[in-house]
Amino acid sequence: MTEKNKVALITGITGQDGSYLAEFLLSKAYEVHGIMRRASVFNTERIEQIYQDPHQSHRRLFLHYGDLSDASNLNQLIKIIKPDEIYNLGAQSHVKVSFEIPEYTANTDALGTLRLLDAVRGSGVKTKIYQAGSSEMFGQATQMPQTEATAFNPASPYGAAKVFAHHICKIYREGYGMFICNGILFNHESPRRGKTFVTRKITTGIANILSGKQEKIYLGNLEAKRDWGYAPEYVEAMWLMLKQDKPDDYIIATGETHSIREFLDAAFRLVNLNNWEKYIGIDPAYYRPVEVNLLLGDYSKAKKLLDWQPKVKFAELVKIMLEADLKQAGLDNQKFIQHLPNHSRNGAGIK
Ligand code: NAP
Ligand code: G4F
Repeated sequence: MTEKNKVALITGITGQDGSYLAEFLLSKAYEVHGIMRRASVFNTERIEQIYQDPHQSHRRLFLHYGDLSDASNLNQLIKIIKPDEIYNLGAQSHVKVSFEIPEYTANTDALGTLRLLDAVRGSGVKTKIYQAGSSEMFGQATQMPQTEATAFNPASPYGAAKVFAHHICKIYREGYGMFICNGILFNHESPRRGKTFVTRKITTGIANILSGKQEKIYLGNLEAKRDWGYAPEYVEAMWLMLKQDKPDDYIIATGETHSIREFLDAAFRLVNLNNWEKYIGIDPAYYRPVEVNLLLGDYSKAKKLLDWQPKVKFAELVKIMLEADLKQAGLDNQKFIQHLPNHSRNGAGIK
């Protein structure tokens, strides 16, 4: 007798992580349901390739209109889909934008999580839940590196909303015995990263400069440091958390931190433009009212309990993203990309 395929529901399936997670779960023979928002233009670009799949995994992928601000929609979907696992990735995820639309951000990221938990609780469906927490919850961090025991000190409406979501998940886990894991993921990037986040803004900007479409990239604070990992590896960690016997909270990070300046240096060097300063303009519009200067994660708990560790580190991540954007711009990678020295695979950058 064959085991029934597991059923997963992903909020935020059209985003960077949602698209990688959908592919990953389909590769594990899950039936995958995703909640997508109605938009006036196509917003399914990141999951289009699933429909090109020769193994026809799209036949196990189902998309539903919905929104984390709509409790009746969430209640209805949980009752119809009866998921074994829910991955709550839907969010207004841009930190700078959260200063401009704080109420919307709180409604989606904080209250949206609460609505989802209540929909599950009210349905009586037994499901495991992954909550997409963020290193931004540490904000102006009180400890270096950050561990699961580090106090939260958020520095943005986004960070504050994610702290609420984290705590409400813990409260429902302890109070109602629900299986809920909080991932505390540090920045993770990929060729599918939104183009307004700094890494992708730089790699698409370089592709545009090389194809003569743009002269300069306008950025904000170049001194901030982030612990940047590779998104496809991070979605696997989400799944591993739900595979454990007991629900818990885990940091997922690389254990390295690099500044925006270092990212610029590495990316421009790869295309042999060593004097990158002349291609960069500083626009104060990209400064945040409060900045998070330094994030650095300690992933030793995930390594020990989930047997998870990052493989792609800084130098390789920059190369993966740049190559993808050059290719998308129709530029020949062989001509532009410099060969990396062997040691760069696991990052020769500043720890
Ligand atoms: P992303 O690319 O911005 O995707 C966000 C997703 O949420 C999109 O599918 C978006 O839909 C959807 N969404 C936005 N508002 C919604 C609403 N009101 N109702 C339902 N869905 C909504 O983000 P990501 O990088 O994949 O991140 C996934 C999750 O992890 C987010 O919760 C983010 O806050 C968190 N996180 C990300 C990182 C990171 O470095 N990437 C690190 C830590 C935590 P549209 O496509 O329609 O906009
Ligand atoms: O790429 P960012 O916008 O990412 P940020 O703010 O760290 O947030 C991302 O990672 C979080 C995990 O810690 C996620 F929870 C969150 O959803 C999101 O995915 O900015 C990184 C740094 C900041 O210090 C910012 O000030 O880059 C700096 N920066 C400098 N110039 C810029 C720019 N950021 C953006 N987006 N655009 C700029 O022009």
